[in-house]
Formats: sequence, structure tokens, C-alpha cells
Amino acid sequence: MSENAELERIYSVIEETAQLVDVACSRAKVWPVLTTFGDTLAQAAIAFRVATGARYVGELDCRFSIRMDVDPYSTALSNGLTEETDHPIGALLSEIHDRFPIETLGVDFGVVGGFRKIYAFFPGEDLQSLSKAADMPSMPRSLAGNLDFFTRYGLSERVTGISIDYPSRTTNVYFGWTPADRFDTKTVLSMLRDLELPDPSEQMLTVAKEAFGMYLTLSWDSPKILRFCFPMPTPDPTTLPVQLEPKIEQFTRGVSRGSAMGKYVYAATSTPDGEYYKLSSYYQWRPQVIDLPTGWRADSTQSPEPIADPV
Ligand code: GPP
Ligand code: MG
Repeated sequence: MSENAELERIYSVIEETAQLVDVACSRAKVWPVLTTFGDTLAQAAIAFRVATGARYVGELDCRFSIRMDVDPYSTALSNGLTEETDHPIGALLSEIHDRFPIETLGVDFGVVGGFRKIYAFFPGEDLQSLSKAADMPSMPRSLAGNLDFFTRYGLSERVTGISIDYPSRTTNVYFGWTPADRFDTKTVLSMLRDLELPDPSEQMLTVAKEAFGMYLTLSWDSPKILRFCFPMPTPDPTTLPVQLEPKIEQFTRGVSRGSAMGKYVYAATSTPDGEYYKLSSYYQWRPQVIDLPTGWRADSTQSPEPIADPV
């Protein structure tokens, strides 16, 4: 397939997926992201994500891995996807590049809002030190300010990646763990209390118990951790021992999975204003994007899945 035909094909999938959650896809916002970063989409990991929080109303997020030989931030700037800024957020990606072994790069965009995030993931078997991340001059100071917290829970050498959300001016730090590290109810409760976040619901505890890692959101304007999230893998969200939110259920029922059969991540997020839930559905799966344990990890040793057939 020619590159343009491949982009048009993916665009139709994005449009159909947006319809499932009653969102009108903006070609003016989506197409420039696809033409800027989409030249290796046929080989990329591609995921769609819905979330229940107020900040996600009327939006569908799409994320995909990109080629490793581009600098995604300068490429986004030169293609007008984001504006030049003096804010430290503008220097963060190059500091990550200088200090960490990046194995996978990805971008995220909203079908309404357009270009949003850049992801930098490190090799799953080479977890990185949090203090190294906290020492970067452009990292929010709240990471260094909370180092004791991470040390207390054994997380200080478990960084698997960092993402940067340009319009929101926030950054996520991702932590990975092995099944042996799974966090029990008591620990989760204590972590959230330490961060002055609300006590978790039963649903959040169910998800946290099965989580393959956790991640948090920081900004340059607050000394606090803004959000704290537990993601769990599942082959079928409808079989989870939780009541799926109507928006997530609607999405799950109709979503097209391309070549990625049964690869979902259901995530519980804690914020000072309460909990919300997110579901990512992989349309194409590549094992490098996130280091997953158990069954998912096992099939990552098999040959890559075939390129998706047109749906
Ligand atoms: C989770 O963060 C996303 C990933 C771990 C992988 C992205 C996948 C690719 C195919 C590149 P998020 O972006 O959903 O976080 P937030 O909740 O802050 O939006
Ligand atoms: Mg997510």
C-alpha cells in the first residue's frame, strides 16, 4: 500500500473509532499528526484510549509509536503541531535523550484537540533510576520533592519511561514492576494517604492488585503529585470483576482491534477530586511499547504480528 493510502486507511479507523464514543474527528487536527509522524504506521503500535474523567469529555485519544531516527519535539515544532516556548517543558525531551537509553518513542493526539504528547520508553529489562530523572534541570521540582515517597515504596530504581503533555504542561513518569512486586490493599491505601489523595474504592483496589506498574502526573506549578494511576492488562475488559462505566462499555463493544487481538489496558486513576477510569484498546500491538508481565510478556517473544488487514 502506498504511504498515503495507509494514512487514509488509518484515518478511517480513527474516524470510526471516534464515532463509537460520539466524538466528531477533526481532520484538520488529525491529518497533520499522521503526515508528520505516520510514515512507519504500518509497523507501529497503535492504541485508542477513552477515559471517564471530566477532562476527557468529548475527546478520544490515539497514540502510536514512531521511528527512532527523528527528534519528535523539533519535528512537532517545525510542522506547527506545537509552539516554541521558553517554558522548561520545551527542553525536557532533549534532557531525557541525553541521559536515558530510549528504546521506543511515541506520540499521542486527541481526535478533537490534535497533537498532545510525546512518549519516551526505556528497555523493559533496564529500569532506570528516579533520582536521575529528578536531577534533570527541566523536570518539575515536585519529582525531587517526593523522592522519599518513592524510596519508601521501593520504586526509586523502577522508571520505565517518561511522557510529556505539551498543551497541558504536565509530564508522566512510568514505573514498572514484576508480579512479585504487586501492591496489596494496605500498601495502596498507605501510598494514596501519603500523597493526600482520597482513599481508594474497591474498584481501584481490584485494579491496583493486578497492575503491571504505575504512573503519575506532575506539573511545573505544584509541589504535589497531581494524579496517580494503576494500569492493568486484560484480554477482555468485559470479563473484569468491575462495573465498566457506560462510556467505556460502549467503546469496548464496538472498537476495531486490527491485528492486536485482545490487548487492552484498563487503568484506575486517583486525583484530589476523586477517581476516574481509562481504557486503552490496542489496534496494533508491538511488545516494546510497554513492558508487560505474564501472558503478554510471553507472547512478546514470538515473531511480530502481521500488519493489520484493512477493516
Ligand atoms: C499511558 O499513559 C500510555 C502508554 C503507557 C503507552 C502509549 C502507547 C503507545 C502506542 C505509544 P497515558 O498517555 O494514557 O496517560 P494519561 O492518563 O496522562 O493520559
Ligand atoms: Mg492511559
